[in-house]
Amino acid sequence: MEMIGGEANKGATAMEAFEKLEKVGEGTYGKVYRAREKATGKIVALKKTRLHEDEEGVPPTTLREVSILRMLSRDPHIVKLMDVKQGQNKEGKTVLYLVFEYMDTDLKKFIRTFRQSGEHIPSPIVKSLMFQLCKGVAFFHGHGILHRDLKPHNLLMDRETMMLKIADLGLARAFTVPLKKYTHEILTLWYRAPEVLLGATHYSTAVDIWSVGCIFAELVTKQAIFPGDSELQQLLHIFRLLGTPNEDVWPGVSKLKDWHEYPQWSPQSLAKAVPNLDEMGLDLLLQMLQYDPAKRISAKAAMEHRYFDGLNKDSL
Ligand code: INR
Repeated sequence: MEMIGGEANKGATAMEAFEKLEKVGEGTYGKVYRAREKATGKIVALKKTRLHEDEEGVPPTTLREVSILRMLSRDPHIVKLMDVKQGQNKEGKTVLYLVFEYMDTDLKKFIRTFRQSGEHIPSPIVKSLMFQLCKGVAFFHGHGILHRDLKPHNLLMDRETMMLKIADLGLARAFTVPLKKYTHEILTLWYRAPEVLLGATHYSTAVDIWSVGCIFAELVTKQAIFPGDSELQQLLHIFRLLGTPNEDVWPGVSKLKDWHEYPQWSPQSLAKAVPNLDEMGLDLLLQMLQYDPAKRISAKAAMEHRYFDGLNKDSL
């Protein structure tokens, strides 16, 4: 059997060690269950991942991704991968079980409860969540890793402590980002950067910052800022608010693979689109939603932005 774990890889096939409780979510690459480790009673999140290829064993790319995931989970704002176990399904195909720490909610659910109660998310909470998000993103960007699918559903939270942790990371590269979930559920486009939508082939850490900006706006308004239902509609949502981009604001945009002629809109006020965000917050948001990826703020620079002045950063 191949080696899939480090020191923590005791009994890599013994899934009897866990009692599966309810299904809590569906990541892009597999179902996630709340589970109890029988020996300790500890509650964990168990993610069953069917491997893409039908080859035997675990492909080396996956092994590499698992080790990246282990390395990244050293950061307090990235969900901790505790163990990896290898098993087989009924058809004899290899499955991987990733054992993660358990978090009781995600940002999508958190935002929804505020939307339903009609209350705003208090601005100190928005600020704290945004800082934690920037910190986690800065950590994996610092290691040359892109997430490429940041969205509220992938941001786990502890309601008690307001700790935020980024999930659904790393394996993205082993499996290549699919258009649809393995369940054929359609993936959301709402957080996708314009360069990705326009067919850029070489994209950068800036794609994640765009998503972070969209999440920032959504925390403030409790509504997605660009809720497109197709790639074209997604672009048009962005263009209607931020203005149709051109070579002046974004050199090279008209050379991108999927660029066409679009209706010409001029930029609208971000302050009107995201009311209740203070001037400093609007400045940061604007820097995250720059069209030109090269002009978009980095996660590290965002952490130093004046919007976060007065936040007790050391406690996060
Ligand atoms: C919850 C999820 C609680 N906890 C959804 C969820 C709703 C309520 O996805 C989840 C996870 C958890 C989760 O506690 N640990 C992990 C998800 C993922 C990894 S992943 C680890 O990678 O997004 O599927």
